[in-house]
Amino acid sequence: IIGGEYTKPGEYPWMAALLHKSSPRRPFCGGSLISPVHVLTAAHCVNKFQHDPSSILIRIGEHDFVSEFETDHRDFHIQKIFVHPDYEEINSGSLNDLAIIKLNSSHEIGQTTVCLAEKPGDFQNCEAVVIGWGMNNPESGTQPPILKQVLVNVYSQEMCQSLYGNITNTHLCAGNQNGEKDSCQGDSGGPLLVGLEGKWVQVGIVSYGYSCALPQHPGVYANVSSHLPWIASQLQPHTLNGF
Ligand code: 4AZ
Repeated sequence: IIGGEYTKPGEYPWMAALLHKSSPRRPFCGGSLISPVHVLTAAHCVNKFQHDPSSILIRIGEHDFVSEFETDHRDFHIQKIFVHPDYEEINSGSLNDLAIIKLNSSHEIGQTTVCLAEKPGDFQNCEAVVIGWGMNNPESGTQPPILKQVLVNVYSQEMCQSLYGNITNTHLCAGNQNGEKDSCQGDSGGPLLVGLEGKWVQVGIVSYGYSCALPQHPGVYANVSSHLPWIASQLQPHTLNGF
């Protein structure tokens, strides 16, 4: 996350961190818990682990990767990874960049889940928040140990299309006119959120962008509401948004 600030412990209890078992001290991607046993993330984060997820771990509820005092997080192995069937890397971007990870959990965890946006197109020009442990400085490439958040504006589809091309209604773009605030490498798979009626609603999944926090180059997100039917179909017998 470029710009913004550190989150507080417990502020985003359903935030997921994707870890390599061989180097679990920093996550390589983010995700979000959308049912007691399902994590939503980006396809490009997990595509190569689809047939052998045994080398990665999912951590729910982490805040600070270096603190020895925070013990609220829980680690899960993966039962199965479902990559969107129409996921595709296109010239300097991607289409349908989402995947669902089914956790290997014998008992359902009593963790709150994040709600997903149901209505498409409602969020253009809204203020949103993106969170993650990704790079906070594209030059130095440093990844902070503490979960960060930053406010960004959701762009209109027309504006984003004019800046990037290849933008469809399955994408959302969000950033800051002057740059300075953005998601970046390592934040992929994490949630773009809007506050609605006192709760967080996930509207996007960190997917790609031209570098990070450059003026005229907002971050590009997979549009959650446009993928809701596929997401819901993968969750059964679990359901979305507590219904
Ligand atoms: C990346 O490399 C990446 N500014 C993620 C998000 C953005 C750019 C790059 C959005 O994973």
